[in-house]
Amino acid sequence: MKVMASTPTPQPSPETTKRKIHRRSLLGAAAALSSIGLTRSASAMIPRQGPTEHVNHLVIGTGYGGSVAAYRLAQAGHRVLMLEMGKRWNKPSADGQVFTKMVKPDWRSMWYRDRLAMPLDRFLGLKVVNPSIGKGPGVLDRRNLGYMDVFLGRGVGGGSLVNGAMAPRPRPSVIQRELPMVDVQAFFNTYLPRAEQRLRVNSIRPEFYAKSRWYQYARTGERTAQSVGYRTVNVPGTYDFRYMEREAKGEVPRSALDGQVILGNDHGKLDLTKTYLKYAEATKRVEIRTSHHATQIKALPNGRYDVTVELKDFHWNTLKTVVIRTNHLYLGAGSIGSTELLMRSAALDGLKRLSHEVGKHWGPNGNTMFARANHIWHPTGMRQSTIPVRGVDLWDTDTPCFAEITPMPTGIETWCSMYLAVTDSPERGQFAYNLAKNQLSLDWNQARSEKAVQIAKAAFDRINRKQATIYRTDLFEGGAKFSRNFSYHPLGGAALGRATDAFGQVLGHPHLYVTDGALIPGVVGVNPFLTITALAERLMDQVLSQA
Ligand code: FAE
Repeated sequence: MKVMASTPTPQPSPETTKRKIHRRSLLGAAAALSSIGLTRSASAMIPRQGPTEHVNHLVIGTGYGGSVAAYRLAQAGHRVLMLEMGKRWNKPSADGQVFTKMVKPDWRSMWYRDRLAMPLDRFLGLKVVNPSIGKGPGVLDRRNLGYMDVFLGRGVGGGSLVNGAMAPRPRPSVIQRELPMVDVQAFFNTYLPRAEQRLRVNSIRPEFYAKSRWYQYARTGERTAQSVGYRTVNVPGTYDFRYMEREAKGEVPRSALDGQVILGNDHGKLDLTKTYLKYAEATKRVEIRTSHHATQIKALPNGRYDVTVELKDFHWNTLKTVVIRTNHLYLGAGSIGSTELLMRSAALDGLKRLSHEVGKHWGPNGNTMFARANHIWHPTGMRQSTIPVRGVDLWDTDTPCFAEITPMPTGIETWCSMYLAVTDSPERGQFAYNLAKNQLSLDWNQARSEKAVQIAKAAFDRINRKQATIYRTDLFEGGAKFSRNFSYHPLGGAALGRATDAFGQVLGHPHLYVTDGALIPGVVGVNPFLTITALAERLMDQVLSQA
């Protein structure tokens, strides 16, 4: 589609004058930065030219927050430009697959890594030998932030490309506690149902679940949890469960039933390219540019924003740097991406009035992963669907957590019940941006992860005691029973009502909005994308009501 409500590069004299001033101030900033020892790569981020184009609405990132923003704007008649650092995953490679299978990873599997880097470090006690894959713009990023690693989706659709598609509703009490400025009634009566409908959330058919060999692992997980009186719940999701039933019958190509999930899913997953982004592009008012990495925001005196964007090649070399001027800027780069962009821009003096709250209230959604070894009479199945559909819900107990019963699709019987727990850990981290190193850092450490582990352990010790079972010690580094150093659910960094106003507008910077997981201060009590989507819907209602 050809762009935009874009004005061409401004030519008339007032604009030229502004550009000169702009350039002069940038040169001044560059001199100042070099005097404080900025590295070459950081100083290279400073835009040296005026804007190459001007758009009314610019969205950075194509995950949940960004997709909602783009769709709602386009639906209301506005033209929107979206920038995505990853690629568009819509063409099969020579093997006929868009995404790789777990057993045959290549550059498509991971974001610029020589080797696969999976959450499980070992299996049956043996160190997992992560195969060499060749660096490329693959779909799953494992981003290191010191002690903590976060897993992220890269490409058009963001996290929806790699996630487990679980879409549970949060608890009203958690929304009230973490996001007190949100009207809980409106959130539950309007925004969550709207998000569910637009994301096409559906549920597995009870009869299929009860009998399917693909969910034996989940039934075993439920049965052992129920043996101590724990409540287990169905978890709706954005995998097309009717398609899954056809996979089981062998009528259609398999995806969830063929081990695909975390490295992308070829069929059946209702990722954002099949929902919000599809609706957005169908309006013909949205253009998505891939391999476009936004690196810096500069607030202009007239209330507009200049965004520096690098166009990348396959090897992440910069082909071109452009500056896009916009009247309205929506950050949907995720908890880490949006926070990083704000903090880097502030460090480079582009956002002078940014609140000191930016970079605070970050958490891994209390994530910890662990597994129990069942008895031989409690098998979990050789064949396992990759899409979890059951959770152990202990939120309102003395061990507050929500643990999804996670598959372990190894193709062999492991008798292993695996869980990813979202715990109510009060620990929060804080980011810092180091200009000299051009690096975002996070003050997380092992001690910060302990509270999550304590909660999950206390809860699942009870099952072990009752069942006379033990935790697996053959999955994580050093024989650890619980993971501590990674998260699938990074949240916070630009918390709603703290770094932003009650609707996501960044304090001190009108018309600059955070639309994504950065808004949620560290924990939401369940898997987060449904809540992120609903919050973005709420934010866009507010934006459009003022337009
Ligand atoms: P996100 O979806 O991460 O989108 C950000 C987008 O911005 C990405 O496409 C980035 O490539 C792009 N981007 C970042 N920085 C830039 C930049 N500077 N310039 C241009 N583009 C940029 O953000 N959640 C659930 O609710 N249920 C699940 O079952 C579930 N399973 C998960 C399993 C895995 C393995 C992982 C990694 C995550 C899982 N999640 C799950 C988490 C969920 O996917 C995540 O919370 C959301 O995707 C976050 O949505 P955002 O809109 O915040």
